[in-house]
Amino acid sequence: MSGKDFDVARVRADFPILHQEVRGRPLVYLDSAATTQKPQAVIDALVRYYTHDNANVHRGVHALSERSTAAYEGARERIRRFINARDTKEIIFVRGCTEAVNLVAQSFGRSKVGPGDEVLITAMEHHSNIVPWQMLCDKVGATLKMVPVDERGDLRLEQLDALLTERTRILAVTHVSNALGTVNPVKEIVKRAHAKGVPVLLDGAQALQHFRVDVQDLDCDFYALSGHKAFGPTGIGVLYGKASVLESMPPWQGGGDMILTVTMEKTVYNRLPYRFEAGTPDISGAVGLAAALDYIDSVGLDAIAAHDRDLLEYGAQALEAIPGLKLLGRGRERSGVLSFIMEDVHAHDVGTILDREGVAIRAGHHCAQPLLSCFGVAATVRASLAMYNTREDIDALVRGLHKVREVFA
Ligand code: 7TS
Repeated sequence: MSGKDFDVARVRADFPILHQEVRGRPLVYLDSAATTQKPQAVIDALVRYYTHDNANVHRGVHALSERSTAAYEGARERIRRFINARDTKEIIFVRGCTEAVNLVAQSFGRSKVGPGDEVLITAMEHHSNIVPWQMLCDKVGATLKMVPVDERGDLRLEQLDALLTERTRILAVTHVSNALGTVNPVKEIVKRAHAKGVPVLLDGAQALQHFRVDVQDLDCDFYALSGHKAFGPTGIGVLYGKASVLESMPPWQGGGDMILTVTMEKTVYNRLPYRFEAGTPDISGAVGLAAALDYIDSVGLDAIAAHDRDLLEYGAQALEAIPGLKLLGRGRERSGVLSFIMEDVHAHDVGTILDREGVAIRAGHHCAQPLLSCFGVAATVRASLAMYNTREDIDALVRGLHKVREVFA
C-alpha cells in the first residue's frame, strides 16, 4: 500500500476479476496497458442499462428511448467534464483510440493534406498512430516524418522545430508511450507546433487512467482515448476535437444519425458532434465509460497518480536488482509501464514462465515496432500497472523472474 489517503485493498475489493486463481496461483494482473480490469460499478452500470433502459437513441418518442438518450448524452457530458472540454459538441464517441485517429486521418487528413505536404509523428507511436497516417500519405502523396527518440526513451525535441516545416499539416504525438511509459511534455510540444501554425493530435490511450488530463490547458486540437484502458468497457472511445477544427472537417462515415435530411440527390449533414457519429452508437459502452470516470473520481486521480508513481519506482528498483535484466525507457518522466529485456532469454519465454506463476504480463513488440527497433530489440517484457496493483504484485513478478533465471541458468 502507498499514499496516505489511498486504500489499495479497498480498490481491489471493487474489481471482482482480480480475486481468482490462475494456474493454481492468485492472479497477478500486470497487463493494464493492454486493457484495464473493470470495477463492479461499471459492470453494474451495464447490467442496469440493459435491464431497465435499453432502446435506440435520438429516435423514439417513447420513454425507454428518452431514457437511453439521456443516459448516452449524460455520458458525453461526463466525459466533457472529466477532460475539461469546453462543450459537449467537442466529444465524439468512437470505438476507441484507433478509430479516433483514423477519423482524423480520413476526415481532417483528406481535406487538409495534399501532395507534397508533410505529416509529423514520432518514433514512439503505437501502430494506431502510425498506420492511419501512412495510409493517408500514400493516398494523397504526402510524406510521413518522425521525431526521433534518444537512448533514454525521450523524444529528441531539439529537432522538433526543424521538423515542423511550412509543409507540415498535422503533428500526432502520444501523451504516454505504451511500450516504455515515457510521458511526453505535450503542452510544450503543442505550443511549439502552434507557433508554426500546425495543429496537434494527442494520443491519450495511456494517460487518462493515470493522471489528470485537461484538454483546454494542453490546448491540443484533438485528443484520442480508449474507454477500456480507463476501467471502462471495450468498444467505446472518444475523439475530442476543438469545435472550430471539427466544424471545418467533412463527415467521415455516412449513415443514420449523422444527417439532417436526405433526398436521392443530396444529404444535409447534422451538427456536431452527431455529424461524426454514423449509425447506432455503443450506448451501453458510453454509459459504462461514464461509470468508470465516476469511479476514478471517487478514488481520486491525485491519489491514483501518487500510488502509480510509488509502484513504478518500487518496481524499477526491484527489477534492476535482477542480474541480466535491463530496463528500457529511462525517460525524464514515466508512467505505468516497466519494459525490460533479460539476457539470453526471449521475451515470450519469460511471458510463458510468468503465466505459469499466475503473473499476467505482455511480451512482444507492443504494437510499437519502430520504437523497439530504435533500441535494437524485437520484443520486450512489459509489466503495466493500474490503481489496483500492489507492491506484492511486483514482488510476485520478481519471484517469477528469478524462476526464469533458474530455468535458463
Ligand atoms: N495508442 C496507444 C498509446 C496505445 O497504447 C494503444 C493500445 C492504442 C493507441 C490503440 O488503442 P485501441 O484501444 O484502439 O486498441 N495499446 C495496447 C497495448 O499497449 N497493448 O495492447 C494494446
